[in-house]
Amino acid sequence: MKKTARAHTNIALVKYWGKKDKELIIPMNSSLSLTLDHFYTDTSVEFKEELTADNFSLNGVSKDAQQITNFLNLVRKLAGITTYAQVDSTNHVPTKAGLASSASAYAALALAASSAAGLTLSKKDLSRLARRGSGSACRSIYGGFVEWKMGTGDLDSYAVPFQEEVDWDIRMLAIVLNDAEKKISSRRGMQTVVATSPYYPAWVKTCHQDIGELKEAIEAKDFERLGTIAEENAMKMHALNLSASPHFNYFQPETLVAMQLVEELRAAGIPCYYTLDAGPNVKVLCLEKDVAQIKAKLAEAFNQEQLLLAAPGPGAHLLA
Ligand code: 2P0
Repeated sequence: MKKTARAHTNIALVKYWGKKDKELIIPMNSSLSLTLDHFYTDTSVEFKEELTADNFSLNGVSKDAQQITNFLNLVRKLAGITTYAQVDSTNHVPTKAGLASSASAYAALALAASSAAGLTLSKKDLSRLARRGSGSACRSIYGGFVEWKMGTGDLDSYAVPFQEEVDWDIRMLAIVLNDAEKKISSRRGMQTVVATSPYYPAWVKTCHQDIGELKEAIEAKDFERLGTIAEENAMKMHALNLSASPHFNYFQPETLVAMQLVEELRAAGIPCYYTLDAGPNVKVLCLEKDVAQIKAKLAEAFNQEQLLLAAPGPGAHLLA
């Protein structure tokens, strides 16, 4: 049976940055994210007796299926089948947006593939399965604010919803910068940091505190507190990269320009905060009522086409 699932990307407010177990993708710290409405992946999966290998297409173009096969092997094992599958994905995440498409990709694949294999997994088990594809994908199983509880191993490392229905006009404005340089993958970056940054133990400790405070801020709808925690957590993550050996960073000159404009907006009394992931793009957290003013300020340095707005979005779901 062919099954199609949709999953949205998420932006981490307290970041996942480091693995305890590379094979099972068990993180060194818990993380907390917001699932976004505008950016998502649709994936259909059909297991077919006549296939002699897995086939994978992305946006209508045939791709190497090795990573998909590795992931489908987990599903086949769970379902007790050996059949190969046709997997077709469409990414509605602008490739240059720096919003991890691996999160929406593996969340959609986990749901579509498990359903197509005849399994009805609980959300917990879906999250555990998505995690095996890409860590951040385990959070995209749920909508709204989501916590990935690090756990100790495969059985207890999965995401749980913190607030699925977000009754708050919180927004994320991504500033898409030119990213000419080849970046260091998240996977390699976090591995270098865990192995070499002298600040790593402090990071783990501070993330634990940040999550506790962030939850309080979400519950109190205290946007300034939420933004401050998210911005500071992102800077702590990037400080790990600067303190690694060899050191590295994801900043481009325009990254710093964007950060400064956000700081100027804040100095002018508009609450907005930045966060950055494993790339140069700056994502601005703000409230809906301030979006127009923030866009006007950012126009000093960026085109309107470089600005992508998203609101809280839903969890992974089947379309057909
Ligand atoms: C996050 N990032 O929490 C962090 C912040 C990037 C910076 O999760 O190796 O693609 O597949 O588990 O999930 C991106 O890394 O890494 C990421 P893997 P993933 O969103």
